[in-house]
Amino acid sequence: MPTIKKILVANRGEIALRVMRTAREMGISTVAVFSEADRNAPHVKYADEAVCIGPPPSKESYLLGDKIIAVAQSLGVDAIHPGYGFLSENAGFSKAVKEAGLIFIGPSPESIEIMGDKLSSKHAVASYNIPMVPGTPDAITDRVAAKAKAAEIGYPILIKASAGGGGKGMRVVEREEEFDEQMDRAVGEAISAFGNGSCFIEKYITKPKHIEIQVMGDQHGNVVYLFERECSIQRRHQKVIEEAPSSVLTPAIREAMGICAVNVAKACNYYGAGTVEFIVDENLDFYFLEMNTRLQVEHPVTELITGVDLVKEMIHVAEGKPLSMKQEDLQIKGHSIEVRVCAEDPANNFLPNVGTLQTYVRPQGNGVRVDDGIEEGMEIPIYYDPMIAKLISYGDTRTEAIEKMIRAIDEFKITGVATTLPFCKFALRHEAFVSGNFDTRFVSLYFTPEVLEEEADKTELEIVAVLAAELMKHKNKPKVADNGSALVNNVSQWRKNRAKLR
Ligand code: MV4
Repeated sequence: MPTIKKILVANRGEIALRVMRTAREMGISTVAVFSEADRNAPHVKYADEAVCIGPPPSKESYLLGDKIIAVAQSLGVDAIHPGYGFLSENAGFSKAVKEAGLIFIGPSPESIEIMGDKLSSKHAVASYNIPMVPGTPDAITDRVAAKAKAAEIGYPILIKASAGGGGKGMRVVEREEEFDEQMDRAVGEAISAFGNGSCFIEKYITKPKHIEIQVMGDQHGNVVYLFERECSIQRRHQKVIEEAPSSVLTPAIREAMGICAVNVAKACNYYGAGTVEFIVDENLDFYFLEMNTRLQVEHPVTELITGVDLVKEMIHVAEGKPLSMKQEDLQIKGHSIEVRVCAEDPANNFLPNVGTLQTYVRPQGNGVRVDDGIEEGMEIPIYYDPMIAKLISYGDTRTEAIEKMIRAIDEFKITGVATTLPFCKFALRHEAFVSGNFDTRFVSLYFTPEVLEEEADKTELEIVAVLAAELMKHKNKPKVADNGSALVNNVSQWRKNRAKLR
């Protein structure tokens, strides 16, 4: 069985550091690759060795699989970890790594290939009794037949590109009269974005929660699930806040989803870390959407509630070792929330806001984890994803995790670039979030730039209230501050449904 002694991380920023930290804990030495824009980046300084692979644009650096493999071979690297994004879900890269005699710390090229296409993933799981949204099992070739099917399902329906991702090639159709136009758009978008125009239709779930299950498999056919992450707070298909566990799942639904996720993984002989994505409707019925064959941005919330280091486990299974845990060893302890700190201005339609980080002071203390790849004084490169840090809180209960997160957001001092932190604070304090009664429409339903100002006013009012209460204490008898929110009486729809299911 090969033992990995040296890992090259084919990525940058926070995830490169995240992977290298675990490697170092395991006594494995690390190689960073970097573009000219990242010469002084923390991931380059942290690595034992670092090699410049090209100019700033990703296509000339972080996406150059062959060049990265050549660097690995020249430095005596045993294994390559791809992180997320870039080459992480590129079956050709995973295959080329293997063929170069190196270990790819991730799934097989075949698993990536099958799950990279929504229709082929649906076919792969067909014999496993996985609940799926009513729809067409194959690409639409005959529009008359497709419209008949849509009428049978009932409008609104959703047209999805099989190769799709990030909402590209996805179109809602409200009425049959719009079908052809929306179909043309979806196909056109899919061809230009993915070079593959195949599309299928599904019933449109109008108020879905996005809930995903973390799975981990080894090369001996064992797969476990590490529970769910609730990722419904999204904007333009970019997740902004994630948490684990979900506040609406019952133990029975959690187990049913977990078993489904394990079966999805087994359907493609999966090994490594993976995520099975579901949507959950208002009745708490869940449907398999797709599988992501990588370590995800939001993996830390799962690590905090399970105590499992997912990167360590990925390295173990890449070496051919069996999973270090069985399903019955896993349990949820506590609650964790992650907010993505992006260099985007929430007051200005979340426009990317690059510049120099004048001030960068991280929050600290009990129940707070910060995963980042930047430091004070750095210029945020325009070439890559605008996410500059992940702020993660952990507490015994959901309320505690929210309280710690708000405290941590207040401690986080960033100047020089606008960030999504004020939006995150707004969301964490919103009644819908606090009650658990929210779905993927959260941002469009509740957020306008004005709420950020109201939020600032609210904070001021609270300070006044606290001061007033202090004064009263000294003047009269102690008075219990009434900070109990209106939420106590506001029973969420999601929770009501949960109660019915018990
Ligand atoms: C859906 C859906 C509703 N019904 N599928 C979005 C990303 C991709 N992974 C799947 N997505 C969705 N799939 C069915 N059958 C709702 C979403 C969805 C969404 C759709 C349109 C506009 C914004 C959205 C935000 C989150 C999820």
